[in-house]
Amino acid sequence: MDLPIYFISDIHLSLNLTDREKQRQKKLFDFFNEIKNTGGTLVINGDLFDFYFEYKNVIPKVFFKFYHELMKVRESGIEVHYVLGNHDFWVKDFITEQLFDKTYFSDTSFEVNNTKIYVTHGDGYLSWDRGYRALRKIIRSKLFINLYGMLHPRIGYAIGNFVSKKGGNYLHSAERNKKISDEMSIHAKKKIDQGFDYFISGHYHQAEDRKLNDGNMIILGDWLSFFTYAKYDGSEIKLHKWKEI
Ligand SMILES: [Mn+2]
Repeated sequence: MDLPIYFISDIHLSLNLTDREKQRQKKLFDFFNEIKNTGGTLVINGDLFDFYFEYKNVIPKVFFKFYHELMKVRESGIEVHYVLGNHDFWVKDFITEQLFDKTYFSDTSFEVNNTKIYVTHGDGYLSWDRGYRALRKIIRSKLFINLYGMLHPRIGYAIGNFVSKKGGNYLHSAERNKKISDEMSIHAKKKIDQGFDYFISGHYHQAEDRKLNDGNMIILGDWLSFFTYAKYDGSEIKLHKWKEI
């Protein structure tokens, strides 16, 4: 993987292309331009789309501008990797074969420059998320996906639009954030004790870089209110805030 490696997550591209959404996406595309200038690799760590379901022959047109901007990044020689999140798990070959260099259906890890990096979207980790883990098994099953795929796209996307938060607020109280971060750090510590240098998670819409024993847990924030990204320059991974333009 070429350096630097950029990590972002939780962009939640909306099904509704309002002026506000277009402005928000412009920030992302400015960030893409920066990556084109520096070279390197981009890892999108889940919840890129607020809702995504790929039919065998149909892809959502609302993300056309994004597809185009992403292809420009790749055509400039940047590899783009995509770790699927809980909002955008339902992909087929348009995502895996055409849009991204590599797509991961579960946690993954990279070793670059003797640095071991564990990457997870982060959903399903919390001890109190038992109900969600059961639901996740069902909605990721072949049967569910096949049945959902039989719905007319107009209906499939109407349901998606209903269940997605429509670009709403994902911010939580400081108290809840701390509880989540403490719990995630237990899982991160396990990986770090196994020899990983970094444990990188998305999903929780909070931005944090926490030192744990010989490594760090990084929670990536989001591109709704934080506009944060992590960057590995070959020696360390640091969390940054994208400059306002
Ligand atoms: Mn998520």
